[in-house]
Amino acid sequence: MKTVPKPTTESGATTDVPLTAEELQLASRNHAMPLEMLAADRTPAGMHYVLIHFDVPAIDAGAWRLRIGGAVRRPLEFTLAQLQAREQRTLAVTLECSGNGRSLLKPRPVSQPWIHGGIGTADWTGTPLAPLLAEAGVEPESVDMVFTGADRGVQGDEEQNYARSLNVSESMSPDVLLLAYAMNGAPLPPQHGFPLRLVVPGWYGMASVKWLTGIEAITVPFTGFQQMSSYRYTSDEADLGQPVTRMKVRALMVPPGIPYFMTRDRLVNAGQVLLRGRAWSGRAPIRQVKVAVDGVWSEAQLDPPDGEFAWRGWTFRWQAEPGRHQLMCRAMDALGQVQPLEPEWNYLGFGNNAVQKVQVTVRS
Ligand SMILES: Nc1nc2c(c(=O)[nH]1)N[C@H]1C(S)=C(S)[C@@H](COP(=O)(O)O)O[C@H]1N2
Ligand SMILES: [Mo]
Repeated sequence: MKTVPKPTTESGATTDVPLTAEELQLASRNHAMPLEMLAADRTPAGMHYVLIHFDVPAIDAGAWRLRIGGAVRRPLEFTLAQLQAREQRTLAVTLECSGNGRSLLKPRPVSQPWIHGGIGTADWTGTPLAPLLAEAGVEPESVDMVFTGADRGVQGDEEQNYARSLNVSESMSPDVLLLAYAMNGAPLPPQHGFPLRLVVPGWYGMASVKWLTGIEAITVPFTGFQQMSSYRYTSDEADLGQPVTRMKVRALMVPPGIPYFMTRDRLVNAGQVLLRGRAWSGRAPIRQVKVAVDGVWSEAQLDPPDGEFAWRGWTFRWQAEPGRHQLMCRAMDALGQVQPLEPEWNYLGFGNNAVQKVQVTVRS
């Protein structure tokens, strides 16, 4: 057996407060994308992150219908086959959970305890939403479109179906919101919304309602739980704050070398190491990625863009010297937005896009 250096004591997952049993329960249902999968352009369905508030609903695809109603001139109803017969588009879309990075906040908000892996990029195939809404004829006094899933549960003392809204202009966006029935060329897996989900490119994942059954135009702003009581940047329980919308700029790297089982620190051989990762922003294209070795920043090489809504690959050649090192990566988008070096805390732990820090031991 080869002897190896001891890992550093600080594990990437170290938090200020021990995890609760409830968080463990959530964490074992909702899984992350392992960061080594950042090496792949597309995330295989089984490795894409999963976030489910309630239970995966059992849906009989034959009996299932999508209903479009509310303040529309012509309420519509579709079978899955009817939707599949309409205009078909496939888009590569990076989805990120808005709670990604929550566990790295101090104090740590208690909810799904993501570290970095609440992300994934899939090819989503479906039919564009805007022409369907045009056919239904959304009444001019409508303000919001409410997207409702078949899953039901209790959150914040309220019994509810998971439901989110977008305003009418967001819903009709030329950014092609998809009613998706396939992921990476296969029918949606149950955990990702079978038989139909909404995919809202550029937005944090909460907008992409799974197990979609209803789309309703309403003439007063939507006040559902997942809109008004959650998915908001707030300072405390009483604060209404601001809604969580598009994904903030972010880069992540494939952790180099091999991991230590418990701490997930990395063990790397000295010499040239090709660091690689992905960067994305829901607001503008990625313009630059930088990598820091022990706090010294250099520019990484960007791969060609991969469509408008998928993450962008990057690489960086690192001459690894023996010893302990800290690696970081940091993206900037075309609006000049950069990632903060330290997490910006908010009460529910949303949108933590602080730079990733990776502890590496280099052996000679
Ligand atoms: N119906 C329904 N849609 C949902 C959710 C849910 O719990 N129920 N979770 C949302 C959240 S918070 C995220 S981050 C994404 C996760 O999508 P994925 O599991 O396919 O990665 O789905 C969103 N859509
Ligand atoms: Mo999420």
